[in-house]
Amino acid sequence: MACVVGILNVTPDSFSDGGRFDGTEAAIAHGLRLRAQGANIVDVGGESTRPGAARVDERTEIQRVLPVVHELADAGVIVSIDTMRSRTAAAAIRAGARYVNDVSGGRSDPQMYHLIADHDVQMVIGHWPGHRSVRRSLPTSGENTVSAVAAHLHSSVDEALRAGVAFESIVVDPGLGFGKTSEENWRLLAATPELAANGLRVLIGASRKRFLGRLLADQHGDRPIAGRDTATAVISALAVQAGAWGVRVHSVSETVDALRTAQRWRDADRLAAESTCFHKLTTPPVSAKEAAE
Ligand code: PMM
Repeated sequence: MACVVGILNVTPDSFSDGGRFDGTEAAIAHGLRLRAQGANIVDVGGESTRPGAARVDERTEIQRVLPVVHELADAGVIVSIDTMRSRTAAAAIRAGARYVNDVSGGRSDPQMYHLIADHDVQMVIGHWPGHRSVRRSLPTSGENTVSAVAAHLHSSVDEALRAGVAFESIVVDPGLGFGKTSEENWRLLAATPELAANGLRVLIGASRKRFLGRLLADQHGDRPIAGRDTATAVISALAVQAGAWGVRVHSVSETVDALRTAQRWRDADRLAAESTCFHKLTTPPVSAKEAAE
């Protein structure tokens, strides 16, 4: 089955879990719960990337995430560190993290690719071209969005490879919601097969994002965060069906159910295709003459 990455935001201001897991002990307990629910990886982040959120300083970020990474890794959880800073990533790697999830795709810290190259860890390269400044360089419509994101991701991958990162260690992520409109997010989702071309592993992070709230809006406005998990689970199943390697989600149990269900469908579909094929191969062709006899 595809990879399920459970989200553990250790921030007081995370827009999607409302900062419920900002205490270290509570965060560790939640990380273990995500693993028990079926998360293959737990992604620990200490800095909110919510639109308009102020950056936290490196020291605070490290203080938030390190004890959590340490405890979870010690408990055998495969931990990812969600950071744009190589020093935070280095500290997390020392504490046992095996993935570095950088939403800026290695573009905000020149040392990031070298750090990954020097350690036996995997890297998620996200697409967020405007992370440093007032953003956005994306074309606003059509397939150009997809080609612009793919080209940007490919150039980041090339840069990582030049720095010595192994191709097998790289996962790319179109960065849904990062400087993109709802329409662009949907187009990127629909382009999952293209993004996964050339054997690149693709991670999709749609969980509870604003474009889902907009999709499910009613007369009271956008659907609140708490009501977006069903849509997230559907996207998870469809993304994997479309070739995504993994999905990054808050509600792990719902996504695991969705992925298991979709997998069961695919298994039956494969068996049906095989038996039709077998039937064709083993049944000798009946000529018109034989049929008439
Ligand atoms: N989204 C957020 C944070 N980190 N990492 C990856 N790889 N992909 C994403 O889409 C992504 C991310 C912001 O959402 P959150 O605050 O709910 O985690």
